[in-house]
This record gives sequence, structure tokens and C-alpha cells, in this order.
Amino acid sequence: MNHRTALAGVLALTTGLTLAGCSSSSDKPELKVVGGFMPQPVNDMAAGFLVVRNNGTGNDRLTSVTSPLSDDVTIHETKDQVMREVTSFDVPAGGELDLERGGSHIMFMKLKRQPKEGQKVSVELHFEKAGAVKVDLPVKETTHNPKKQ
Ligand SMILES: [Cu+2]
Repeated sequence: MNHRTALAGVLALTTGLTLAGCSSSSDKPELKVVGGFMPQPVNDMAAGFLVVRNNGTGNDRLTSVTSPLSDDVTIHETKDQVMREVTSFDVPAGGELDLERGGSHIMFMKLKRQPKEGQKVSVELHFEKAGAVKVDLPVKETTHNPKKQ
């Protein structure tokens, strides 16, 4: 390989990388968390519900949740009334992720304390691209279901 060919190769590579960098930085998720709540737990387990809106141009994914309330927080989907743990939830560009009663939810096990209605539970949502987003979930009555109001 002569020098000229090698240089052309390097230039092509560099240009390609620059273009890829530009297009990925414009595909940004823009997340907003709304309507979060936790029904007052009746034992040492609790569920959390919320909606994540993505007004950006890039897809994102919720990959984990952490909270001072529990060291065992997972994300679950419900199918045929059976819940099971998943590794992530999609938050599509221009769409939303709905964690609602009877469906997908955040699961808190082995609670360190039992929060009461009127209190707040802080959680940190971890997204693949947007990083960590902190939200406070107000504790509502055990049967609270905003969709039924
Ligand atoms: Cu669950």
C-alpha cells in the first residue's frame, strides 16, 4: 500500500466517524416523567407506577430503578395476570412508556420501611441514553387507580 492510499483510507474513516457522531447526537431522547405514584403498601412489597414521555427524536430504554426504600427494586411486566421481571422497557421517540395498574410496574421488595399515604418515596430511574432521572412518587391510598377516576 502506498502512502496516498493509506491517507485516503484514514480520511474516509475519520469522515465516517464524524458523520456517525453528528447523527447520533441529534437523535436525542427528551424524557419527562409524569403521573407517578405508589399505592400504600400493605406488607413488605410495593409497586410504583408512572408514565415516561419521550418528546425527543431518539429512542431510549429504562434499564433499572433504584431507591432508598429498598435494595431490591426490579421492573416487571404483567401478561395474563402473571408478572415477570424484564431487563428493560422501551421509551420510543415520540411515544411513551406506561407503567400502570394491571400492567407494567416497578417492583419494590423487602421494604426498609412501610411508607404511608401522603408521604413521598424517591426513586432514580436509569435510562440507557438519558442517564439517571430522579423522581418522587407520592404515596396514595392502596386502591388508588388514576385511570378509574
Ligand atoms: Cu411485580
